[in-house]
Amino acid sequence: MDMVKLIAGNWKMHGTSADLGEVRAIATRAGELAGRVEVALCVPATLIHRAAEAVPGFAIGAQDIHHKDKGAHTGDVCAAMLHDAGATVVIVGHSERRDAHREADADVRAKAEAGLGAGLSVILCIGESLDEREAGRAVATVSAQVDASLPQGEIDLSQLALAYEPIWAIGTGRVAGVGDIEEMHAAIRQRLVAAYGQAGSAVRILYGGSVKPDNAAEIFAVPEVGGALVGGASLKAADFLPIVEAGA
Ligand code: G2H
Repeated sequence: MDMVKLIAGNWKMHGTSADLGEVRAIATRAGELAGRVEVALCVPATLIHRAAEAVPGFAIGAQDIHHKDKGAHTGDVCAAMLHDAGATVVIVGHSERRDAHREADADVRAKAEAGLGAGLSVILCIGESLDEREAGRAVATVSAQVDASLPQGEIDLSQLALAYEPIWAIGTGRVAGVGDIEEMHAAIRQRLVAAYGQAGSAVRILYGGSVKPDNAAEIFAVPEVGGALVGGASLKAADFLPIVEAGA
């Protein structure tokens, strides 16, 4: 499918104002490639405001959101706050949050709906564990996650992307084989079309899990791969920009 790829960096719990130079370098090159590739950087909540001020017009994102719009939720951040800080994108349902914060599909769906409802772009993550893959349940697991996590209601689907991230490939240096990626992305596409009709065929499906400069081009050549969610290799412009360029 011929869609502009979205390459999003996920800085996880890395980055302070000392790293704004990397943000600037990434945003500058992304600007030069505008129209050929879309780039976003999802930084820690503490860095969103400074990063957004440093690179006006470039997509700075968050890594989580609370599904409610205000209230007694110590430590949480709602969509309006992210918006106010300058974020235009938010990741929901990353496996590290599903695991460490016990986020279930219903929580992820509510977060996605809150983000989209507030005008943020949403990157919704799904992926199977190694046990599930080895038991031959990878497609069934991920399909069920998609069905239960997809936002419903009045939403702008152009602002939604999914990220398939096999848990066993995250930060491990192991990458899913291109055949596995192709099979899974096709299964996810099927679920998107089942949920949204033909409009589901335009939702980008990113791959995530140890994407690096030396494997990006091969991954981007896989049918239905609409970009990447990049962790470790997004922290430095020198690593991230070759991935961005491979997607352009
Ligand atoms: C998967 C990915 C980014 P990494 O978590 O979401 O991280 O590229 O370090 O495997």
